[in-house]
Amino acid sequence: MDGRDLVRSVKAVSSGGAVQGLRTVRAAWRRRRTDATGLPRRGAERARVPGLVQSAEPGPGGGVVRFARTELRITVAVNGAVFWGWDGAEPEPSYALAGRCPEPDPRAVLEPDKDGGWRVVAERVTVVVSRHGAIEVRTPGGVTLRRDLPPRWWEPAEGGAARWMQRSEVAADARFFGLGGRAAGPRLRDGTYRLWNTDPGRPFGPGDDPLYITMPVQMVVADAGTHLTFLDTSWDGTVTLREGEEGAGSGHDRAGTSEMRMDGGPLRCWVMVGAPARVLLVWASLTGAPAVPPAWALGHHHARWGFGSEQEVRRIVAGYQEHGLPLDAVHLDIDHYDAHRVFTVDRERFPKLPLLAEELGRQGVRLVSIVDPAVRAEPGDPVFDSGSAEDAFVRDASGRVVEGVVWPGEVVYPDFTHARVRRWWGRFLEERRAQGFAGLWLDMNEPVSFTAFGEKTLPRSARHALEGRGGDHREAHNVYALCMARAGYEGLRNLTPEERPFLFSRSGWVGMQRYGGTWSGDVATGWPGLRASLSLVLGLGLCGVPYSGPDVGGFDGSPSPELYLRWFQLASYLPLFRTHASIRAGRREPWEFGDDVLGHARVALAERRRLLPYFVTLAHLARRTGAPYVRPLWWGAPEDRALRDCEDAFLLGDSLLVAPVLDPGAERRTVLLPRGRWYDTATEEAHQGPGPVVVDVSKARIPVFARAGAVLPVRGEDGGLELEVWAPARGRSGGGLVVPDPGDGWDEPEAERYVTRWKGRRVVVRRDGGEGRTEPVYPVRVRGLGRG
Ligand code: NBV
Repeated sequence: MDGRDLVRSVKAVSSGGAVQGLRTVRAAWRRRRTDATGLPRRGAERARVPGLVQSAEPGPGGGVVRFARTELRITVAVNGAVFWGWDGAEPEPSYALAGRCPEPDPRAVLEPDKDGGWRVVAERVTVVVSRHGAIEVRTPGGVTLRRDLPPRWWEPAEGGAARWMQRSEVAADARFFGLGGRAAGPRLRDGTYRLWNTDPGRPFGPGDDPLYITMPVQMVVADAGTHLTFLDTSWDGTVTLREGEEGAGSGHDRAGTSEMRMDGGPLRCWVMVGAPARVLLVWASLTGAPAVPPAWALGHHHARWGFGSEQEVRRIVAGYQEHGLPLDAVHLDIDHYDAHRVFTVDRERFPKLPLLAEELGRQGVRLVSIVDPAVRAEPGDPVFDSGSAEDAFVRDASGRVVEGVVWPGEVVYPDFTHARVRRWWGRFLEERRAQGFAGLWLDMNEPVSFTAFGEKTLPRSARHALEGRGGDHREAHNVYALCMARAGYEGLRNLTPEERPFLFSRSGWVGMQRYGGTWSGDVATGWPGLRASLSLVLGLGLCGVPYSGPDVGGFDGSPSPELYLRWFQLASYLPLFRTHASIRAGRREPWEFGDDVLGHARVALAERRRLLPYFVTLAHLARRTGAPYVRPLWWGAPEDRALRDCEDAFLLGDSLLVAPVLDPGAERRTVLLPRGRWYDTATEEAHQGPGPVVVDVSKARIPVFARAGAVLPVRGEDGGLELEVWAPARGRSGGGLVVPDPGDGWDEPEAERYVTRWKGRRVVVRRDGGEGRTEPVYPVRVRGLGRG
């Protein structure tokens, strides 16, 4: 959004529009001035490279290699992850790590390599350091997965943070994924991707980058193997990717390259190698297990900016009921606040929120509240007064509290990078709970300030506690939302320790899954937006954040009935299934798009409800294994190049393959199947992978395939759990896991493992337990018998 758009949009929603417009101009100047005086001037710089190797000193899990002008620490951790840090960088402190850095693996040792280099040999990976400081990551078989050239630094002559650059090479056939939530993925093509969490300020499409969640995390998939690399620094930077090319005939291969340029922060890196599932397992053990949402949060959510009143909320909920559409949560946006002030309620339009919450609760519908970080800078505002007394707000280099402009007007920002501030802020969640809210929707936490020009965030010179280390916004910006999510999660836990908190946050960083999920922000209404929303969910999942989903129908405008339906059908298979739109957009209730759409939406909702036990299982498995619910098709076959390039379908857990309709007017679509037998779940027709199949597409549904041999938990007609079994191919067996819903508490039920196989002319299912195999206690329904 440029300044004019912004002023216009702010005008549209705020009463004193012109005043707000002026504020954004003032805020922009203020921001500029603050940075002009508060940031160190970037004068002369000195370039540096490591120089030649001098010596090495073995230590636990690896050791230190000394170069003429720096040193490199390499440690292989017990979980198999490799850490290296240049220039004295240690793994801690880190916002990404879930706890302490894992212990070193005592079996990994540093030993001399050829040509004066050194190497660390571990069980799953070998790391070779050349005498110039290039680092190669190799498989145990000796195949190179990644080669980092010696890094370069530029140090300000007058001291301060050094800029640095790291150039890496990967195989010619490699594909890049990750970098947080990117609209143009999931395969990240050639281009420069910025690492700076950004509200694009207008509905985004595939061409918009960066967005709300950026992460220096790359998943690289090549014939030789899969690896994930994480450069653990939160500073502003860019990653320039160039896919490689294989030489045709006698030509040479051109390696793929990744060039990372950072404005500061330690140059330290984590690498994990192995099959995708293994890589995500190690990643979760390092950065934290994903929070398990309560079962209701795996149902259907309906939101809107501008419900406007309690009556309207009641009308919508009644609409869902009258039309026979299941609904699990309603989200209230900023319009339920009093003059947009956080932790308040507009008593005129929402006079009895706790009663409304109770009434909806009886119908099985929870209320979720939006919460913005900014606090109106006005004495008399209880949050402002208490935050001022607590010294909770971000200050600039001269010690003045930094002011920005957001919905409530002039605002200040809690410094969530301070544990004391997180606790202070968390106490306000009591107010939300008293209003009857069951979960939080954290917005605008990039953080945003409306400025008429320049960057729409805090001044770069703004000071932050950074857990006592102290620093400025250049380092704190990307972790601001992560810390806010932490404040929300810990606040909810303190308030209701017996319940698992539910929150999702627009912005975040590596490790945000410990606190909750996210949603895909303000995606533009249109077919490209539909594609972008799938790209974000897949990319975030590969970065360790498994719970997300888009605004069904897009944030702005009015989708055609067809587009709305296709979005609805896609999202009904995504972890967060939420209809939502802007205050200026058309309606998003399923009955607003004609009887046809209504009927098909009902089918999608009913199927979502039927699959709820499967979603619950996937949520628990994500927590235990780091595997996202929504996975790229190559998840189990990273060596399959065609699957690596397939971006229009996904796996939902191990058992299902979902092929959404992403184009208007589609009557058929091609689906690329991974190896094995797959059943079209609508017709039970069997197809053999690997390879493409063409299937007819109707409005009634999007194609979904079940893997032969899959055992998945579903909800039976009576609401009880049932096992849906898809016949294995003859002579083969299959299986699946079931984690029964433990309720909203902290119980961690055991995963039940079921196996299935042919016995004569029948398919039988057994629970695979410690005491042998037993009959399942749930009803079993076998499908796919006798077809294909
Ligand atoms: O709070 C209003 C909106 C919200 O509906 C949306 O989901 C967020 O992504 N919010 C952004 C702020 C205004 C956007 C123009």
